[in-house]
Amino acid sequence: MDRQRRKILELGLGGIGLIGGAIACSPIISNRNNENNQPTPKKIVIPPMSLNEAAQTRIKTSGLDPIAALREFDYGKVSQENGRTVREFELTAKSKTVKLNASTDFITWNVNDRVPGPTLRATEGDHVRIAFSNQAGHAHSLHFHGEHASEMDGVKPIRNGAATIYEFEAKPYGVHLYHCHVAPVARHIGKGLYGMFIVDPPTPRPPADELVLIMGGYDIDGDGRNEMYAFNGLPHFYMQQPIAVQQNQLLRLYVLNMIEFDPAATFHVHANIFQVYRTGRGMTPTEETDVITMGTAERHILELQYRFTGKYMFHPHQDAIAEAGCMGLFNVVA
Ligand SMILES: [Cu+2]
Repeated sequence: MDRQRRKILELGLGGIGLIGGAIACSPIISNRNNENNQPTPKKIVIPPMSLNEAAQTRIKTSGLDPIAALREFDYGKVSQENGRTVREFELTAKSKTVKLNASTDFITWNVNDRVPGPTLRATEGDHVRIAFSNQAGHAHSLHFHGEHASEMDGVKPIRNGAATIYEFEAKPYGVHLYHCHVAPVARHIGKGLYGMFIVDPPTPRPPADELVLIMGGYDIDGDGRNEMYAFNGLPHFYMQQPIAVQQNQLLRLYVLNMIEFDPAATFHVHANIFQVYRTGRGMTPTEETDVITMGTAERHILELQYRFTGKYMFHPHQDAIAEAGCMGLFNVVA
């Protein structure tokens, strides 16, 4: 066990806050940090989003912030060990009641007080170290998709009040996810314990406005069916507050279906066609369509550009799911 890891274990729960973590929110350039001497990409325009009053109030009262979930990437605390890049992330399982709408409170189990949890980001080959502490009241775990050793698979429950460390090499590149793997898993995920894990390819993708859209479902009454759905945690939020994007500029969507209880969800954009990079596992698109079907935990990179300004809907084409909250708008501006 290396020194850093021992230190984290010794610190235990109370000290985990000392590790620190860097949230990279990139307002004007593509979402890539330069800590690894990566070339500075050309400037990507992120149109300012002045939040309307309803959206501001909703973020305040709900306890969820879909704006933060959209373009915020956590690159971890970066260091070098034995010539390799190490990224340390600090994730805490928590429980919190959120207000899904004016009359619906829902007790979430979540990561870092957010649904979805932070979007973690590394480059293929980086060493990733996750300090996970559980303060959520039940046993939870973090299971990452991607390649790793069996003892890092995150299926062993970590009891409330305990902590552990998961570490592995980030590979292969693509769009992945993490989630709790404690039974009943559908319930643990359905209550919000999941997030996206992006592994960037060694040769960076072209600059783009990069957005994370995670579809989730909420079983409000515990009957094993979802009554509400959302992109990035909050039902109907992006209908209330359209996502401003720039006309004629590459838009890269990282889309993940985390809806439990429904076998599949489609994703559709109006008035456009997108290029599909299935699971983010390639550098050239394999398909071109305007509606793609994803089973639970499937995820893709979708790329598109809008030629015309205006507001365009995006939603699963199972319209009942869309109408129960999984619906939003892009506002294309010049
Ligand atoms: Cu759990």
